[in-house]
Amino acid sequence: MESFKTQLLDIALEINALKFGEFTLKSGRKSPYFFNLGLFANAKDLKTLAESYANTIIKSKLQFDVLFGPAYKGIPLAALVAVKLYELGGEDYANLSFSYNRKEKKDHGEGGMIVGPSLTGKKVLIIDDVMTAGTAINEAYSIIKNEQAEVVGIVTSLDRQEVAPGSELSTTATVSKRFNVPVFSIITLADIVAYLKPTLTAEQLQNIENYRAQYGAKD
Ligand code: OMP
Repeated sequence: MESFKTQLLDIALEINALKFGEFTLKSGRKSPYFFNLGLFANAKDLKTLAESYANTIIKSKLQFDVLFGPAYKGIPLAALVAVKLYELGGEDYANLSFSYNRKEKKDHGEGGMIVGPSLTGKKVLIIDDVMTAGTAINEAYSIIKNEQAEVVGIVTSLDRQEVAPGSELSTTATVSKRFNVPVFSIITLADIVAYLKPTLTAEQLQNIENYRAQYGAKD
């Protein structure tokens, strides 16, 4: 496993951003683990987080003009990762811009839903925290399409490798197919299990296996 993945996992465990127990997800599913990116809150942890996103994006070789972070959680991610892309990826990223949507429509000044330079005609990469059922991503996609921009990819921190509700396919595959774009993640549930197998209890591993049997994607 690449070092940017293990570094992220080590910090996630240290700060309890990756937890094992029983958690109710946004989708209503009861999960034996939860990944809370909001707990990456100090400068050192944010640096590691931004580096792991930037390395994943650079590895993808995707060409894009704008890094778009859906409000609210995507906003700081997009800003931090844009800077990191320039730092690690060099001049290819010098003109990369950063943009996000407002949750509340602004009716004064220049108005509008988008903060940042115009998206029209641009190639956009969406950055977000975790994708489970894909609800948050669907919303971001329509906001960007409304601006006559092209979404060229999606990057998240964790692919939970679950089936989309009412589908046989994973959420990642469903979203990728629906929008005809690649979906990348820094880590997957399989990475978590592979890396933590020696440290998790037999019960924790069993709970994850049961969850995968119920909701895990086969693709
Ligand atoms: P979807 O919009 O259903 O894809 O769910 C994504 C959201 O679920 C994320 O933006 C988080 O708010 C939340 N989430 C996590 O942050 N970590 C998890 O491990 C699981 C979820 C979740 O509720 O599914």
